[in-house]
Amino acid sequence: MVSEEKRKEILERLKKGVIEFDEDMVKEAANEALEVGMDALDAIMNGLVSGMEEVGNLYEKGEYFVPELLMSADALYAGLDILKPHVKAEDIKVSGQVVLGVVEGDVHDIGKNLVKMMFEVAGFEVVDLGKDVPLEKFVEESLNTKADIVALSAMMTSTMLGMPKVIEMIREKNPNAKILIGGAPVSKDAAEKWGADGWAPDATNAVREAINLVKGLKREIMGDKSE
Ligand code: B12
Repeated sequence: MVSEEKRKEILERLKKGVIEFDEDMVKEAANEALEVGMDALDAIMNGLVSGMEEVGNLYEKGEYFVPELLMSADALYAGLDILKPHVKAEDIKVSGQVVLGVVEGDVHDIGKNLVKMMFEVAGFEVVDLGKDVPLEKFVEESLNTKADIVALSAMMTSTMLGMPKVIEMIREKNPNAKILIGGAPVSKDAAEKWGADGWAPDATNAVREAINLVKGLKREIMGDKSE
């Protein structure tokens, strides 16, 4: 077991490396996290993602601009590449298929990629449509793949307004699909208002929510609502 002191020190370096877009620092810290037996998801969420949150603050304060955001994203991905294969599975394994993408007009895909990683770890098969996905594409792919869940991500208040449109289109053409939405500006209230089946604030909860949706779907198909 890694000591709390060592864990904090590594998290701090992962965070600093993302903030200072220092890929070497991030890679070294990520490798060390694995060597000392740290939990990979802990290193990702409390190190890399926490660094990106600070980068967001610096952007809001006008200290960082888009080029810095991009370089920080590169540093985050350098760490994610190393840590991702070591994220441990959730206790419950499921079988299900998810169509996932970032809605039209939006290129923020770090959150979506973390959600994808967690879905895969839990056993879902993910059809990743990528970023800036035309709204109709979600409907088409949900029909083509017969996915259990369509998961939509948005990071901007403007682009999230594509979500209610997709929800309406999917309800019309593929009423059996369960729709899960998320991303920083998307609230639980909005999800309820737009008629989504699920919402989650982060990648770990996204998986829990998806598992519940798949279980609900299976019960509906089998006509068993006893649970
Ligand atoms: C990095 C970043 C960028 C990078 C993105 C790189 C990349 N590959 O993703 C780049 C430089 C490209 C970028 C560009 C822009 N950005 Co930007 N960006 C950010 C920043 C700093 C971090 C976002 C991030 O990655 N966070 C970390 C991840 C892990 O968090 P997350 O995405 O929220 O994901 C978690 C949850 O939301 C959830 N989740 C996410 N998706 C889903 C989906 C489902 C189904 C579920 C259940 C859960 C879920 O789980 C995730 C993991 O736990 C934010 C600031 C911030 N504070 O967030 C601004 C921010 C999002 N950007 C912003 C803006 C304005 C822009 C630009 C317009 C800037 C410009 N002038 O060009 C462009 C827009 C480009 C476009 N058309 O999309 C604004 C948006 C404002 C708004 N509310 O609408 C923000 C909030 C900054 C700000 N405060 O002004 N950006």
